[in-house]
Amino acid sequence: MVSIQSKWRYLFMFLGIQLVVMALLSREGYQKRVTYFIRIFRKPDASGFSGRNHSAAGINGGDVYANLSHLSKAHIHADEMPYCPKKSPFVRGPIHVSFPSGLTLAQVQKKNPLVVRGGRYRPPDCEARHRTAIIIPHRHREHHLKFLLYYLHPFLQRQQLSYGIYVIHQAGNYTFNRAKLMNVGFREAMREEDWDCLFFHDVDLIPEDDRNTYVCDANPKHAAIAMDKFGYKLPYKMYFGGVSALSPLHYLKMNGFPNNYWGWGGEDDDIGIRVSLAGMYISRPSLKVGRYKMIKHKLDKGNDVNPKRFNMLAKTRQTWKLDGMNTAEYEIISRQYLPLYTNITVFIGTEAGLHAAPPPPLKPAGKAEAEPAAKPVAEVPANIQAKGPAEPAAKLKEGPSEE
Ligand code: UDH
Ligand code: MN
Repeated sequence: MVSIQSKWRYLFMFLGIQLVVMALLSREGYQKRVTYFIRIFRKPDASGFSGRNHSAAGINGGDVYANLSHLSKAHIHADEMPYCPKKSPFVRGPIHVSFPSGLTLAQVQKKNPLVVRGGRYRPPDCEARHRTAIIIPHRHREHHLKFLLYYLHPFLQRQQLSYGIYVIHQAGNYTFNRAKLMNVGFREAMREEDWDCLFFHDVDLIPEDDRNTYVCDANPKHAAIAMDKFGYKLPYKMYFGGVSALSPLHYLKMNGFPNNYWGWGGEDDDIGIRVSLAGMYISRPSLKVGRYKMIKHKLDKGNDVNPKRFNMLAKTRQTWKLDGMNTAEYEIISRQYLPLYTNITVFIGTEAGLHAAPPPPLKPAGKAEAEPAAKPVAEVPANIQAKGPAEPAAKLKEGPSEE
């Protein structure tokens, strides 16, 4: 016969075992499976933004198009239009980002009926508080552009911005020059409209949280603070690459971006140093909000690693006023007002100048790292370091993303 005392003992043992099993299951690694099971038993949320949308880790997120179909063409006269609220009611938080095959530009167009010629948009029912231009440096990345447009249009509409998307396409096959294309984008976009903020945006970076507002701060803003490529952390304190936002005043104050970084690397750090040299700070959103997914890719043909980048970076203090927006020379080849964006194809010349014969090609990428004067970017002299937030300087993982 089992005594009452031993019954209690069995009960405690059973509860103890349950506790151990639960502790094991909730350990890292099991967490996803536990979440998965919990989700199976949870009722789906009809709003399209379920609780998972607010998961801190952002494992999943909401549909970037959710609730946008409520927007329709305005019936209100422009003069009677109220200002949009300070905080958009469409902003919800994490966004689910994936790259399904078979997406077409025609589908993106259909999903964005309020976007007009040249990739322009304004909220239909209120007067936007901000006017933002997106500048995308581009060559041979049409596949990435399609995904960016798919996500960026509804992302910006969620924020009730008045916006325009400009793709600055480098003509020809000469070495790519990201920063010079940004200078072209700045001048050409400002020529068209009085934008109050410009977002300089790599084509392969997809924002994963709509609280990352595409408006300018009092100081130049580095928006792509947490990329999946760098483990959702800032790779080093001075990093200013991927996506950054400057007002026209910020841009002119730092003489724009450099024109002479041909090939991969260095130009983003030069820009970061310019911010500081012009007496400004780098502002950043939080790590939770400034999250981006980079579409996986290899280093492009025509964009070899620039072996001169460290030597050039060491001289930014002497060069920033002599090279930049005030010396950007280029020739516009075409300007097309396409349904989802304005495409500006531009000839930016070569290292030798706009029409001079091109110099010999860069050294092969492998040898470049062996340069004696090479200096790691993370060691930018302290006197010109921007005073951004004190992030722990993670080990610099330099190098283009590989698949
Ligand atoms: N791009 C093109 N076509 C090219 C090359 C570059 O469109 O042939 C554009 C495109 O917008 C791209 C951007 O330039 O997103 C930057 O080039 P990338 O995507 O090759 O750069 P990567 O992903 O940069 O390698 C990651 C930053 C690493 C920081 C290193 C410290 N300087
Ligand atoms: Mn990239």
